[in-house]
Amino acid sequence: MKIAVYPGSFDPATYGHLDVIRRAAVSFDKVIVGVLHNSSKSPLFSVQERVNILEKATQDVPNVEVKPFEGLSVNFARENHAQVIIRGLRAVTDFEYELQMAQTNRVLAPDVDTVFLTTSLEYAYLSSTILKEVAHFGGDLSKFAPAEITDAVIEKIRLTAD
Ligand code: COD
Repeated sequence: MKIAVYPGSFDPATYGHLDVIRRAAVSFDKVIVGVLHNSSKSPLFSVQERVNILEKATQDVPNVEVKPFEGLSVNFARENHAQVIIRGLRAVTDFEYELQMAQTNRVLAPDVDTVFLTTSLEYAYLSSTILKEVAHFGGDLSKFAPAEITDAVIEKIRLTAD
């Protein structure tokens, strides 16, 4: 069974992330999306909220599972018997960081390989950070993520502003 993990912050998931997940689900028997619980960052959504959002957005894809994780991505991969870590590549700016991370992961775990999926052109500019920035200024989010995610972002920003 070919199992891949797709680790990330997903704060929140965007159409770019969802596109990578759906495409990976075609090539692997199982895709486990790993939502990083990163105590040193202050995310907009809690790890459980990010898991819930991703579960809802991928509920129609039967071979996708979403789990929180802490620590190293390679350990998350091994714990889930995954042979592959999926990462998305948008632009040259992603490449340097992603290459360094893939090489570090290969040193840490030679049995786990990294597979890059290049972004679909319509999402090449898109990131969680961009989505949140536009949301803060009340811009149209409809091109960035499904309504259930953008509604949650707007509500969260409203609550944190109170
Ligand atoms: N199109 C295609 N891909 C995209 C898009 C898009 N529009 N947007 C994002 N992506 C890709 C990103 O390039 C990335 O590959 C993935 O989706 C997730 O993105 P983010 O931004 O949600 O998550 P990151 O990049 O912050 O996740 C970083 C990790 C959590 C994976 C990393 O910090 C990590 O592995 N941490 C654990 C410690 C570890 O193992 N470190 C590695 C050893 S150095």
